[in-house]
Amino acid sequence: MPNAEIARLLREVAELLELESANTFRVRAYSNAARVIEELPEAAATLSPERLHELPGIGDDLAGKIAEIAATGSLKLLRDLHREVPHAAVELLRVPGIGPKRARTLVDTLGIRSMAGLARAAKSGKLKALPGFGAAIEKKIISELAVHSGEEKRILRATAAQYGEALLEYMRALPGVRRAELAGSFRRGRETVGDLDLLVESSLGVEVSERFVKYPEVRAVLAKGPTRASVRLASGLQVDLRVLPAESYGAGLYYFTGSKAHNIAVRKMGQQRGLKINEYGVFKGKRSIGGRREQDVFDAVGLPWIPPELREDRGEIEAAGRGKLPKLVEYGDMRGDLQMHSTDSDGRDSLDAMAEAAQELGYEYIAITDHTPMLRIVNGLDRARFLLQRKRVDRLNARLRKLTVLAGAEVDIRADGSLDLDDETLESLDIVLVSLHSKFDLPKAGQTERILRAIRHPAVDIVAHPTGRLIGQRRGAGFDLERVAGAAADHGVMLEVNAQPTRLDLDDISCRAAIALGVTIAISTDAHSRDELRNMRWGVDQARRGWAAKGDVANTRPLKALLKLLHKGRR
Ligand code: DGT
Ligand code: CA
Ligand code: CA
Ligand code: ZN
Repeated sequence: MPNAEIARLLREVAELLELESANTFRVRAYSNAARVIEELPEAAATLSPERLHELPGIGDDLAGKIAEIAATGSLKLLRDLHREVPHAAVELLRVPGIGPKRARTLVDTLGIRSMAGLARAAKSGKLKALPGFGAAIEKKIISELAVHSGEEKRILRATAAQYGEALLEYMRALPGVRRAELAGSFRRGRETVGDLDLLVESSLGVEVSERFVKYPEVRAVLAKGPTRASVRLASGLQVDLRVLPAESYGAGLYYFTGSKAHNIAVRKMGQQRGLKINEYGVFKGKRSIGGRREQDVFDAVGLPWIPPELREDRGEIEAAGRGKLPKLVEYGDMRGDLQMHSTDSDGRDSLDAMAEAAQELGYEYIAITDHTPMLRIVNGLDRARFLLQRKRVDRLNARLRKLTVLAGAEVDIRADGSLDLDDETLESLDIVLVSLHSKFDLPKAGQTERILRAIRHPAVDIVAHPTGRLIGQRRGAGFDLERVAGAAADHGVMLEVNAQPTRLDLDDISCRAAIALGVTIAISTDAHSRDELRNMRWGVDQARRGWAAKGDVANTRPLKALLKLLHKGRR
């Protein structure tokens, strides 16, 4: 059972407890446990009770619950809660502006049972009169519903990876399965997936799809045939299976990797050469001339292999034809991580623990970038505390052998574009990140000016998570990317591709546009715990989709070369 599934069940308990107005500590214990399990590098289902106990915030009760999920796939507490709390209320909680109290009110007084029901009630003005609501809340709910309606349910890449990897392991355990891989948008590195597409190479017949539909997490079988099947997992994620023989595997992998637009363009090139390309192979008349390897498809149309991340029909076919494909950055190229938090602000691990974890990952350098005073809720540091932290960083560096820690900050950009830290302190830091944490909805012109002003400050090195979007939750700031990237390039300021699974900000298209304008990218995890340092791979995937080569990414450089890019080295 993947950690994501255990985490999902624990989070559901927390939500239902919240709706029951249970003790806040109890609610928080479950949501914390969900987070801890989700981030765990090893499979929680395989841990001994003693090891579970060692995890932060997991006591007897929670360890028992986790063991129960691992053993039975579900939880009695959750079944009981589902009997007590109306399910509709859980769904309503997902709307920003609706907390547990309001969700209960909507269900109890108006009998609302669905999102559609909520939308109707809001539009007919029934919400503002309810206790604890009001006109402003009603308006907010209407606009939130408008943002999210029509949006298909897509699952975050990092979550899909956990489900996908567990399923791959299960399928690979069947003797006769020679290869199993995820294709589709997942293989293309997309930040979210609509469903997973699982490809299996096997000469077995129906045994493969029979094993697939017996996967313990399958809740519904949507289709089942000898070489294909579709299921829905308990989490709601759909998985499509295709079984292919060795002679078609490469062509099938190519076809089901997509994107559809890319496939169609390549198939057309094949047609012009009198070839038919489909999921079974490349054909001249009735005769197969390839299909065993993915490269067979590219060979047929005279192209070099194109990395899956670029297969979107956004110019990659022309670039490949002219031999101008970028050599994309790889995870192994990363030499450091330039954004993370410690317990000094809102991180969960100490400065020393973060450094130790980074050393274990084999990094040459990291930047500690805690928050500034304006972000009071996260215990932002003021000048005095930054100076103290610097002393601790110096002592730490004297002790460390392989790793260099840069003393930095993630400085809040105020609404007028000024920075939330005095110039002298900014100057004293090795690295300065700036970012938006409020006022995401300023008009475009004002938002652009705000960021430009921050970029022009001589101490600034990186604009972190530039738009502030949260995937599926918050749209983020709207600004003129071309002007911002142009100014960043002129001032030697980098733009970040934030590797947190819910951020991945800049996104792929913006990353590519920024690089084309001469911007250097930094890929950073923004880790708030040692385990989150492992999120780097999601940022690398996003940057690859943004056509980033190793040379476009600052933290692929050795420390000395990196330092030359920073404000201190620029002068
Ligand atoms: P998703 O699931 O929405 O995140 O996106 P994909 O790209 O994984 O789309 P999906 O699961 O519908 O299909 C997987 C791949 O199969 C897709 O990327 C290309 C291929 N495919 C599906 N339908 C067609 C089609 O009608 N024509 C062609 N040429 N390819 C298709
Ligand atoms: Ca898919
Ligand atoms: Ca699919
Ligand atoms: Zn931030």
